[in-house]
Amino acid sequence: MRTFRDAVVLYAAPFLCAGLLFGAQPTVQDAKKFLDDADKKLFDLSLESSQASWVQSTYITDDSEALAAKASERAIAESVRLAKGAVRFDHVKLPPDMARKMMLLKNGLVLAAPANPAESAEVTRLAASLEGTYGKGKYCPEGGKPCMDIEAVTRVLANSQNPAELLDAWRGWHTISPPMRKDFQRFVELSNKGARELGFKDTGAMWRSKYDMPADDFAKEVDRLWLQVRPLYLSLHAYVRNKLREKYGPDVVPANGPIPAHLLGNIWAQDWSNVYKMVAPADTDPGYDLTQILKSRDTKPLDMVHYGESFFTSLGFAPLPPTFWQRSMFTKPRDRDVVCHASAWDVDSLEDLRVKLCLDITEEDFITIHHELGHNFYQRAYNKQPFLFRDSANDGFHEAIGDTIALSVTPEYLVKIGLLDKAPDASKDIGLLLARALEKVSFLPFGLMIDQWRWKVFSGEVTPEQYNKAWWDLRLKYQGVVPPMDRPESYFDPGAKYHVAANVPYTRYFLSFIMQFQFHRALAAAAGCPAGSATPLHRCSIYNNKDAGKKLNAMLEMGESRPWQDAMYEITGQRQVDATAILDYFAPLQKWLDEQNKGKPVGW
Ligand code: X8Z
Ligand code: ZN
Repeated sequence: MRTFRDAVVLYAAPFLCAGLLFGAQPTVQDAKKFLDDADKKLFDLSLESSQASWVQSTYITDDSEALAAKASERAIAESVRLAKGAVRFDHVKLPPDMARKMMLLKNGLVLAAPANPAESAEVTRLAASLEGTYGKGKYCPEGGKPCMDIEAVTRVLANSQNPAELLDAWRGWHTISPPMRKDFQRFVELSNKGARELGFKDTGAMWRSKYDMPADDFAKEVDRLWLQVRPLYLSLHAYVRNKLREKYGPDVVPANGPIPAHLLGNIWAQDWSNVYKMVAPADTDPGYDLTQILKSRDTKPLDMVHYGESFFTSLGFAPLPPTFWQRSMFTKPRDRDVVCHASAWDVDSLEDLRVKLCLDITEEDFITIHHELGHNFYQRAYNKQPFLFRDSANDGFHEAIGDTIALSVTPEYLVKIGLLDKAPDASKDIGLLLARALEKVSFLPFGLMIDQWRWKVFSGEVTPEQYNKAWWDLRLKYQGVVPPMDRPESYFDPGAKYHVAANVPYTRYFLSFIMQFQFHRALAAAAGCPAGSATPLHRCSIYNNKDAGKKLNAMLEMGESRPWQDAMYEITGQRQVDATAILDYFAPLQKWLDEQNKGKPVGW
């Protein structure tokens, strides 16, 4: 998802009112003019930067990269000036909505450029070039075999059960990132300099300042949530390790150590759905495979998008505008390099909604399109807010909406829309829950560790000489995975993940994967399946339920106008991120996993 702050398109002309020039105490009136001005300019000028960025991502050339970097540089320089300008109103007593806008101006940036023009140009150029390098990334095997792009590598990791082939693809994808290492190091230096000029300790501290609580409290909050969900992850890890050991043998998978990262069905071992067949419990396997269903019906990429849109319209949301269908990129073009990593855009911050992805006909991409549309429907829901409030309550909210909807893609829902003849009965619940856990629970430590690494990189606790070692130390600590081969510092494995190369903060996904279960629980209650009712949450779909749609929309419309705790309250009646929702959802599975794991080692 791309918001104006992510894309660094904050832009406003320098503001100096007469009172400020002569050193007088600024008034509420001055503040109002400052904010109105900023809002209007940001609204107008974010368009230019979004358009340049769209072309950069969907048509990677040296020129599109240079133009996007320029647009971003202009925007960032002005947005930094604006953040500094807002400080002057620190001692003016402002009404809450004005104070919030000032706070957002000061804390909202993801990348702050130094004031020095040469450095400002350099950091934005590096940002564009790192993302471009990732987008163009290909594994070209020796011996003249054709190069593999990310789609091809993804397919091998998802489908092969041959360890040598898996290792080759895994190793191959990680060849794209060593060339990023030097640029990334310089990027860290310069972005930290920019953050410090705004009064933050470093870029990581700036990222942690966006959660309506002190930055240090936010870091503690994340630790608290991880400790809550860790036992569930450990149970899943132990069960999967054992099944993989049965499959690949004790020489490949240890009984009580970490799992080699190339065996889990995904380049980054962040989503284990693709090993479902290898680990499925024979007697409770629900017996259908959405990928196969979609393929056998000759489903086209556009059909997948229509399935997603129909879910939202069934809740009462208006259909997507015609420009969405005209301007989006749904599949990978054959004739040029693009950034395939899925994203959703609101180019004019009003109605010009788009997605950019390289859809494959798989269950994974069926879920991804729901994820992306969640961003688009959120963007449109808050488009009546002042521009400065046109964002999600916090960045985790933006990531959670489409996933919340996808939690309603239950067997019963698939029957309703004609993709499945008959829903499996309750005896298959463990299989269903296991499939979900392989997607959701497996992700949690990955969602956490990326920024644990980056926070340390930005703070200097991890030096450039330790980039790769620190990365794998954290992957071991949190995920319990190891690289399938030695990874010395000549590699730069973090850069083989989009969000590191593209400077997108990642803790948002960790939050999202916990909050989406809270949202699902609340919306399910509105749709007639409260917790503890005859329909368990993993069988409850809010499809077609206008009450749930209304409840969701009431939260989406708020945008970022209130602290996220208020938005959370609006939809769940709670003011905290609460991991009990995901734990309750998977409680029957955890019990079952612990039975399977009895007498076997857990942890690594
Ligand atoms: O990047 C994404 C979305 C776009 S915001 C496709 N996700 C994370 C990832 O792919 O690493 C969704 C889940 C985690
Ligand atoms: Zn997203």
